[in-house]
Amino acid sequence: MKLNDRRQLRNAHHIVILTGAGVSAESGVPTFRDKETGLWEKYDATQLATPWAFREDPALVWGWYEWRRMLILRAKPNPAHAAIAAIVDCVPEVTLITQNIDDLHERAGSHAVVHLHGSLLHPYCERCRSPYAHPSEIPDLPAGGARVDPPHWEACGGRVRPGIVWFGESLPELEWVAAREAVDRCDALLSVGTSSQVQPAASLIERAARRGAVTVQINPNSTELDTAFSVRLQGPAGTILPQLVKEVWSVRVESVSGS
Ligand code: BV8
Repeated sequence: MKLNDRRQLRNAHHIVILTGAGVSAESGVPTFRDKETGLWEKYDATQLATPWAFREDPALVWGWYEWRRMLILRAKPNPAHAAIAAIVDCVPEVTLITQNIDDLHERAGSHAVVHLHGSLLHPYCERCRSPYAHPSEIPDLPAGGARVDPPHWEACGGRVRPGIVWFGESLPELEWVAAREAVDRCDALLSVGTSSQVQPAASLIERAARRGAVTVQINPNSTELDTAFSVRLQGPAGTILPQLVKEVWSVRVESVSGS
């Protein structure tokens, strides 16, 4: 990273960090670019992550989310999550916005995470929208996954659905307003582990770039928005981010504390 870019990050008062599935890849959580396996191998994730797929075959879709919840609960935060949690102590203001539905940022110590696409750990009743608490034990599904009938909410008999934003559904208003407001005030935006394909989340990147904020992409691969970034750091976030935190703020990222 050029000296000037390092200096601009070090002098930043407000940094927005936007993360995607790639930040959890080194925790063993598959990304959307990874081919589906087992029961879902003939599907594309974008076909399963829709209200019509859930209406059409609730057990297939609920089973997919239970399988992903099992992976997430068995996973541990990786050095990328730890580095992001450490940045909070180096910069006056950090807004962490994630497209991910796991809780690995929180388990690595990050707070007030803005979940643009909801959370896998907060399902709710479709009919009365009451929050449903998953049973405490981790689902124990076969490796290839299984169909699982979604539970029903006792009080009204409504079907429980995953607490996430599907394709074709609007983003939660509060989170989306907070995300745009943070981008409109930031000095720098770090985009970590996202293919920048999903809208409107990806539009935050160009929104920051248009304002002249320093924009940094951390990804082993190219993305749809490569040219929007002032800096591109090519490599896995679990390696690049701890290096960045050390280089810019002279902080060594401790091994991950998150359980
Ligand atoms: C909306 C929850 C308004 C679910 C997700 C037709 C009708 C309606 C809307 C649309 C339409 N056509 C297009 C749209 C817009 C649509 C969209 O963007 N579609 C895409 C497919 C083009 N968006 C929407 O529908 C949004 N809502 O527009 O509302 C509206 C409302 C009604 C009607 C009309 C409009 C809602 C989008 C939210 C969808 N839900 N998640 C679930 O998780 O199951 S999106 C889901 O996919 C993820 O949350 C994430 O956001 C996205 C995957 O993207 P990434 O996170 O970037 O992950 P990906 O796998 O793609 O990339 C991983 C990256 O990591 C790669 O670049 C890889 O190189 C990198 N990587 C790998 N290893 C590492 C790494 N990086 C760093 N380190 C590593 N080690």
